[in-house]
Amino acid sequence: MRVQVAIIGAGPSGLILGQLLAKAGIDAVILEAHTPDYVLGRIRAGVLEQVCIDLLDEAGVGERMHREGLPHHGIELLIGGLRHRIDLHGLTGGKQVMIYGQTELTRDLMDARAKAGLATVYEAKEVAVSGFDTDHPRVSYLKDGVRHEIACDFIAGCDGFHGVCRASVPKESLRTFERVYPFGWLGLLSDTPPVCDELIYAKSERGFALCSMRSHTRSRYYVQVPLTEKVENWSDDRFWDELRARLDAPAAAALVTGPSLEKSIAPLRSFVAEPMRFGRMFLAGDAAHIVPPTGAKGLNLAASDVRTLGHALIAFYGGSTDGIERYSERCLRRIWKAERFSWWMTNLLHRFPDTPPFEQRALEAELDYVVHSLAGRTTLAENYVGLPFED
Ligand code: RFL
Ligand code: PHB
Repeated sequence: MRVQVAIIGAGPSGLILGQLLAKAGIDAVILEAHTPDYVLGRIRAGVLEQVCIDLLDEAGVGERMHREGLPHHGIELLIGGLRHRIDLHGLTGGKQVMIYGQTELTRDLMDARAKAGLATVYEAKEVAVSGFDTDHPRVSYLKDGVRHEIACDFIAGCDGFHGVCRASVPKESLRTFERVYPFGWLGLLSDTPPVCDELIYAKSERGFALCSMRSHTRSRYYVQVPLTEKVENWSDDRFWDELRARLDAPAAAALVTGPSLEKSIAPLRSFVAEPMRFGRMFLAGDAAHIVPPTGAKGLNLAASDVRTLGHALIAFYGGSTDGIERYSERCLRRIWKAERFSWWMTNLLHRFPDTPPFEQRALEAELDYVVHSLAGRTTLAENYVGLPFED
């Protein structure tokens, strides 16, 4: 088989890129290790920035998102029992975010791909990438016990943090930066109305909590837990009690509980791999970088990477190599700003086991400054809604 672009991974990065390339008449195949149901079953992001919304429109898959997504103009910070609203819309000159689950977005992309008859190989095992340091990269994979070979012009590594593409790069060509946090988020999804019509980010003596949602009838809640916690130790009742204990009295009283549809623990990590291009192979999304979810940036960064990559590949086939040559540098500039913001939000809002008393007070003062100063609130708001592209 021969294609122009072989995309590894059918998460949001791979599927959005596939859609952008198909619209431009560029021939691509997607290889995905798991089944469609497995990919759809992973409950992850919920907050889309305008950049991501615009990209889904550009890719021709925004229709249901505009119909069913919930535009949000603000978020609430709950600190030491007091609520502070961050007016995202007012502080950023009219910008907003959209609540639309990664599951729904992925479903829209899968449906569009199937409808257009574009090639996706699910359950592609033992994917191997080679020759990306030459003009003739190759990808091979096993499907139903048979090995297949693909010749291509480019490989797009959209295969997430544990994928094969970054792992195939010689160690000496890669520099990585990492911070692992000493806690995770225990998340619960339930068919109950959200406790508040905006997201609540809560810092309490018992640790961080987040009240989020997927719709007017489906809620997503998180509580900070030590890394040693096991999800089996958390009955639904224990989760609801812990969440309630981290909220203020009005939210605790308004919280509607119900059986969990999903419950899982995600560790928190900051990670960046540099560069993001190795000859004719590119890394995009979680394959190249991870942020802790506090800033709601992971999926949005994945979308901005594939926007840059899609445009670079389209320009290449139009005769210009500038886009692919500058891909890594352009993406990393934006990524590091989102990494900084996610790390900062995480430090400010979580309880760390061993923070020395001086740093503890300094962090409390910083939060107090952020919520009471126009400059502080504006900084938070402009980063939360997403920084503009600078290219
Ligand atoms: P994905 O989604 O991990 O998809 C990669 C795909 O590649 C496949 N794969 C392979 N396929 C073939 N061969 C191999 N060898 C392969 N190895 C892997 C995998 O099966 C998978 O299908 O990466 P992608 O596409 O880059 O998308 C990234 C996003 O999924 C991620 O950044 C976000 O979910 C992060 N995130 C959030 N991002 C936001 O922008 N806003 C949020 O509100 C937000 N909340 C979250 C989050 C992530 C969370 N968790 C669980 C990590 C909340 C949580 C709890
Ligand atoms: C979510 O709804 O899953 C969500 C929302 C905001 C975040 C992280 C996760 O910062």
